[in-house]
Amino acid sequence: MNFSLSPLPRLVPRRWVTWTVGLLCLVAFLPATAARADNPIVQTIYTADPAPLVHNGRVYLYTGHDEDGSTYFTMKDWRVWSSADMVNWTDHGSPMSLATFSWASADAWAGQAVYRNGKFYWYVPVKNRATGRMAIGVAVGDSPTGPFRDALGRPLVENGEIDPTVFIDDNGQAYLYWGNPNLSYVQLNTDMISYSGSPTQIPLTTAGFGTRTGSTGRPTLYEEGPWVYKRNGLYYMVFAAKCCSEFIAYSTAPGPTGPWTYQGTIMPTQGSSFTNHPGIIDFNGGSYFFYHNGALPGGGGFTRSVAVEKFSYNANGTIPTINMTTAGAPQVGTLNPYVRQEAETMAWESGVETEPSSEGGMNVGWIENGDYIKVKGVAFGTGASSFTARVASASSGGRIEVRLDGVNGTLVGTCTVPGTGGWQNWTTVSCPVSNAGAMHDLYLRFTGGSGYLFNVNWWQFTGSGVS
Ligand code: FUB
Repeated sequence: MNFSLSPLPRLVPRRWVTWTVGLLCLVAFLPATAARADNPIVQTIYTADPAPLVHNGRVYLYTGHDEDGSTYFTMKDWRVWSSADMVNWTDHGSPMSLATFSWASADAWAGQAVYRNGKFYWYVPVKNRATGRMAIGVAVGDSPTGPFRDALGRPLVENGEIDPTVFIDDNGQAYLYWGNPNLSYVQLNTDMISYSGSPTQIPLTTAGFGTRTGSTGRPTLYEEGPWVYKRNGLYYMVFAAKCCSEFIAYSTAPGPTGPWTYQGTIMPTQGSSFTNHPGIIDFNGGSYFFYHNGALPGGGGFTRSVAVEKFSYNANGTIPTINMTTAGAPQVGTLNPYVRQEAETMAWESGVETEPSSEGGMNVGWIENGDYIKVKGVAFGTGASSFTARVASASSGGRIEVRLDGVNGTLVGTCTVPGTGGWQNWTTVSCPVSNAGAMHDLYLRFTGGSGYLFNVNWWQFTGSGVS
């Protein structure tokens, strides 16, 4: 990104955006079974700079967080999400923020987390209060969702540049790469919080990183946001190219330190954000490309949203052109409604937000009349007979309508939620369910009077369809 550019963000705080209106109008003219868009994958807040990590059969997604109505990269914390099926994502809240790094003053920007030796290491760029320069910090956690603590109490490395990516080679040697406008790396020690030797600059040659035209002072396309990994013996350096607007390009090399050969565009300039940021994983036999754009209402260059596409490598290992879609990735498997599901696990929502729950994890809150949550690909099997939800309400409550395949789809049950005397005073409600069998998208539609109605912590079905 070029820090001096000022694209025109649409200054619309999320809570003021009744973007459901347009969507609901559209949905009203669709059959109840119409497929719904699932990109961007988070709608409760603006997210940016995706960094996916596969661990124990789940994808953990580490992101930045653009503040509502932001007019700069005003970013104060990072967020974690996870999914077992690439479409229903669980919100794990904010296990790391600027406050995690006592020496940091601002700019919770693009990082990456990695697993090693039973711990999770999360490398991020932040502004060093003492020097006023961007530096790379490293936090460590015992679980992929944190909490994370500053591993060093000081920067791991500092040269005024940003966007760390970390890669552990098959021989155990780890590398940290980062930079804008340069591209540097260091060899990390096995403790992952120290390094050997000095930072080394990767030569930004046009053969390695493509040719930039125009009088930008930067001869190559490399801009920022590197993402390094290895596949079938080939090393990939994927990066945000040109500025601005950026596109996503990549180079390959026979080794982790080069020499790099420019391979071309992965994702063209698209999507209402003048930055983009790559993250690539293989999961459950598929390959996935994460990126960000300005697709949510009020979205733009400083109010971005993370999205994902599934792709296949070409036979020779090159990466095809990947375009942004609103459909997103196909679902891997199904979701089991007969085990407890967190309310903050969803493929889509309208109107709700999330917050830390007094019972642990997160809960869904700020629910108003007509808001809803969509959970995709729910396997009801031979049928459900009841629906249970953990709820709380400081007002007089409302109702949870259990619907299939659309926000106005078949109504299979309605649970009444009472006032409980507080937004974190939890109680459990149940109601009968009929005609919910086989596979459906589940919509929990919330209804009631005016104002905030109730919170939901988790839900679960019972019935003969137990899988
Ligand atoms: O999100 C802040 C900055 O914008 C990141 O560090 C860059 O990669 C760009 O996405």
